[in-house]
Amino acid sequence: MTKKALITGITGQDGSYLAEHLLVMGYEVHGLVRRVAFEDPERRFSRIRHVLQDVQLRPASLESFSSMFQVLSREKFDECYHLAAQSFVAESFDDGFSTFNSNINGTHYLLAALRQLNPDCRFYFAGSSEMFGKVREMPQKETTPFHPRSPYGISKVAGFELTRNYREAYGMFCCSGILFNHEGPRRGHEFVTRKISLGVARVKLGKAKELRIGNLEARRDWGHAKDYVPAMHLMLQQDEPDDYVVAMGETHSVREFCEAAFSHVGLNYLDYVLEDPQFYRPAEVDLLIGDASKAKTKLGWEPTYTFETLVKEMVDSDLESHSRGERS
Ligand code: G4F
Repeated sequence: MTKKALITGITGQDGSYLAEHLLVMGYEVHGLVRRVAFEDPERRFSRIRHVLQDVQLRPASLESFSSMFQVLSREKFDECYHLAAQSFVAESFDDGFSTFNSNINGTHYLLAALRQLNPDCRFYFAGSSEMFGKVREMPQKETTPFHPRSPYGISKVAGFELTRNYREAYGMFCCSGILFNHEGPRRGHEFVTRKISLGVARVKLGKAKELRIGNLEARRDWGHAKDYVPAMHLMLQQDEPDDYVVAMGETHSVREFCEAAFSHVGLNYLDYVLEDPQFYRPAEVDLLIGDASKAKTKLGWEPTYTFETLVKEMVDSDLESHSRGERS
């Protein structure tokens, strides 16, 4: 029997990779999309352009309970992947209120509507390693206490707790993936890895002379988003709902990312990268490194990319699209 999945955030990096993954597995894939996106399909649907014929898009907003209720009252789903969020940490310092609105209320609206209309639907919540924030142990795992350092991190802790509460209070099959940073050529331009790969492409092609970056010493556990979406799916195929860390178990600084990205095109990052305090955050998450042993043992999950192949793919992709005069 064909399974039906609903993805919120289907137009984003993770949503687009997940849609592809589920389509290959024979799912009927539906996506919740903001109404305004339909007015600018060329730009807003750029990451799912190649699968637009195969997915069904429904207009709804994370800020509106009734819009989600309407979508869920028309159709029943086997699985719901809740990926939509205000996901840029720096922006959450500028407008914590709207971050809370989308990320906390949006999650609550969706869970409440599912509970009422489709309680058997399996639910995935996109948790984040930002929940660990000022880390209490190394590496971070499912039992590590949270200490978020931004409104974004706080909103993800609230979403995680809501998800756990719906599991415990109502017996719903609700899981959270605690995903560490995951990147790729479809990453938004505001995130540091994409900012670097785009910067390298511009410098290499003579379109820029420098790249201004914030804290070069921050360390992250970076994997490839394409590797991480199968873990979301696997979580919802288990006998019991649970929470899982998904990470590479390796940490690299922003400086190391710059070094690897520039050296891939034969340049020395020291000649181009300038540290600019305007990109510093009021409170920083200094170091993240995840322990994905549980996901590996229980889900059989394994990544295929390394730090080096991730960096190369991102830089090559931006070089290619910039050489063609495209901006993606
Ligand atoms: O790429 P970032 O903006 O990602 P961040 O803040 O780690 O969050 C990402 O990963 C989380 C998972 O842990 C997700 F939940 C979240 O939604 C998002 O996808 O910044 C990474 C690091 C930070 O320490 C930041 O201060 O890079 C540092 N950085 C240094 N210069 C910069 C810059 N970040 C950005 N965006 N831009 C800079 O110029």
